[in-house]
Parts: sequence; structure tokens; C-alpha cells
Amino acid sequence: MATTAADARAAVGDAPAGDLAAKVGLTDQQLLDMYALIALTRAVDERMWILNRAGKVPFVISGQGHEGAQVGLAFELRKGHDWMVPFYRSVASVLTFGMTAREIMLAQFARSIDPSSGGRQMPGHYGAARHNILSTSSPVATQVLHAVGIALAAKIRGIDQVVMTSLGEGASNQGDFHEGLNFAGIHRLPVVTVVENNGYAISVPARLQTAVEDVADRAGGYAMPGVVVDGADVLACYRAGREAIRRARAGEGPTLIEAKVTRLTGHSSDDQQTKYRSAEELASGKDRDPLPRFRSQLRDAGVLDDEHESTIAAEIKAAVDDATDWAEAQPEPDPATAERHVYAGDPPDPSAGQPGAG
Ligand SMILES: Cc1ncc(C[n+]2csc(CCOP(=O)(O)OP(=O)(O)O)c2C)c(N)n1
Ligand SMILES: [Mg+2]
Repeated sequence: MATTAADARAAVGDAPAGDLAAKVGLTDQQLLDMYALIALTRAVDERMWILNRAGKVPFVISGQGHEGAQVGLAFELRKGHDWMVPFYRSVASVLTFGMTAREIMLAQFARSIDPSSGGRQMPGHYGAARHNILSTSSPVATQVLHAVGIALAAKIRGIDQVVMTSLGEGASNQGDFHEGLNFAGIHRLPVVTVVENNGYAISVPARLQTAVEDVADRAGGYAMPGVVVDGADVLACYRAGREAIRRARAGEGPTLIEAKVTRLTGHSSDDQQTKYRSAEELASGKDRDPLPRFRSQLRDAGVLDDEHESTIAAEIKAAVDDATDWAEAQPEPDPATAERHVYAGDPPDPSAGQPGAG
């Protein structure tokens, strides 16, 4: 595990790293990969909205504004080994952890081969067994309990797997969050809980959700570190994620990370945020957009140039066009399978009456 820039350079075979990359312990290529993931997520997300407005997909819940935090925090996870238990805004997290643009679009179009649920889940509930990404439930914060359970299993099995789960600050007021963190703290489980604080639970502002300024303060009650990080600062998020993942993998226990982010869109495609957010507030949110910020940071550091940018942009456009067209062309689920996964076996015969009803 690389903990210093020197270790990281050694780990990647002394690949040349610019000053910025060396400072953070990555290579220039890894910084470009992070940028490409953020830009890809934004493009996939924007495409979802277009498809929704065109009447082709029923519902969009967006990760716009959260992408920098998600990519930075998840970047150090080991794909195919660790686990991710996401929430509905985790588009960038799941793309960072191995899902593809095609797989995201299969979920949007609810196609039969959609890895998230075969078209059964509400859109935005991403999961993929082959990537160790758990399909989550709609009641917010329930995923914290699932993540803690996976972390307990890893500990019992003696596998150095780390689980990362994410939720919003509103969901952190649910009992499940506290029960999960309490259990993780007692058993020092390898779970990293990320609260993406965008200041709103639908239309309810943070000050009416909780009396504490920082959700991370709650970590003290469960004997784990609580870290606040600027979610618009991709590399600060990367450092915070890397340290929490290192701790978890080393058996040092759980961490709570709160990333302060901005929600650039309405809560969902069924929400109109101009009803409850002022024009000034919405404009200032745009200043905290991680995509142009990271682009400028990489350009200033000489990591990203015009050529990189146009190559990445062309690749992303091709990937999003391909994902959209390909997913749309896939078959819908067979209606005869609607009850699959609802019951353990065949669905009960309604004409047979209730069990035990005589
Ligand atoms: C237990 C439960 N209560 C209410 C809802 C409806 N709901 C869905 S998302 C949401 C807001 C959650 O806000 P937050 O946790 O801050 O996440 P954000 O959407 O802001 O990212 C609510 C209330 C739900 N899904 N589950
Ligand atoms: Mg919120």
C-alpha cells in the first residue's frame, strides 16, 4: 500500500509523475483517468436527462455536482475484490468501481439484461454482482446496514476486503445509519461510510435536518474518525478515501467521511428546485462544480492539455452514444417474469387461500 509519493512512484515502476501527481502519490495517467471518469459521468448523466425529457426514460436522479467526490473517494478501492454499497446518486462511484456506461444505460432503460435488477428496480438503484456492487433498497440509509454486514463477513472470513457505502446527509438522520455505525465501531469493521452532504434532502435544507454543522461529528459517538472534506476538491477526496481504505484494510476499523458537495440539478426529474432555492444560491453552487475545477487544476499543473482534452471528449461522446443506442436496442423484460425474485420459489396460487386459513 503506497502511503507516500515515493512509495507510489515505486509501486508504479517509477513511471514519470508531474509535480501535482507526485505530491498526491499518483501518476499523471491516474490523474487523467480521474478526470475522464468525472467527465464521462457528467456526460452519461446529461444524456439521461435528455432521454427523460424526450420521454424515453421515466425518471432520473442525478449525481451532477457529486462526481468529483465520488471518483476521488473510490479511486483507491480494489476492483473485483472490495465491495461498494452505493446510493442513487452514485453514478461516478459505480463507474469508478468498474460499471460501464452501457450498464448504466441498461438500468435507465430497464432492459432485461440490466445488471442492476433486470429492469425491476426503480431507475438509479445501481448494482452489479460481477463488480461487487450491491443492489440497494429505496428506503434511505438501509444500505449502511448491508455494508456493515458485508464488512462483518469479510472480517469473519479473514479477507482484507474493504466496503465503501454512500448516502446523503438527510439519510444520516435515519436510525439505520446510527445502528450501522455503532455496530461497525464496536467490531472495528472494514467499512468506509461516505456522507455526501449536498445541503438538501429533496427541498429540506440541512439546518432543518440536523442540529450539527458537520455530520462527521457524529463519528465520535461510535469511536471512529470523522473526516470532513471539500467535495469539490477531487484530490482532497482522494487523500481522505485512501487513508480510510488503508485503515480499514489494515484492520484499524471504520471511518466516517463527510464530503461537502453541491447538487447541481433538482433532486430528481420530478423536482423543480427553483421553487425552494434562490437564483443566487444556484449560481454559487455552479462555482463548486468539480468538473471545471479539476480541469483547471490539471491544466495549471501541465497534466491536461488541449490534445488530451479533445481526445477524452471524443472518447466520451462515442461511449455515451454507443451506450445509449445499444441499451435502447436491448429487449425489455418478459412480463411473465415480473414476479421473479419476489418470492423464494414459485409465486403462491391465489386461489389456494391463505396458509393456515383452513
Ligand atoms: C426512509 C425513507 N424516507 C423517505 C424517502 C424519500 N426520499 C428519497 S430521497 C430523499 C432525500 C434524501 O436526502 P439526502 O439523504 O440528503 O440525499 P440526497 O438526495 O440529497 O443526495 C427522501 C426523503 C426514502 N426513500 N426513504
Ligand atoms: Mg442531501
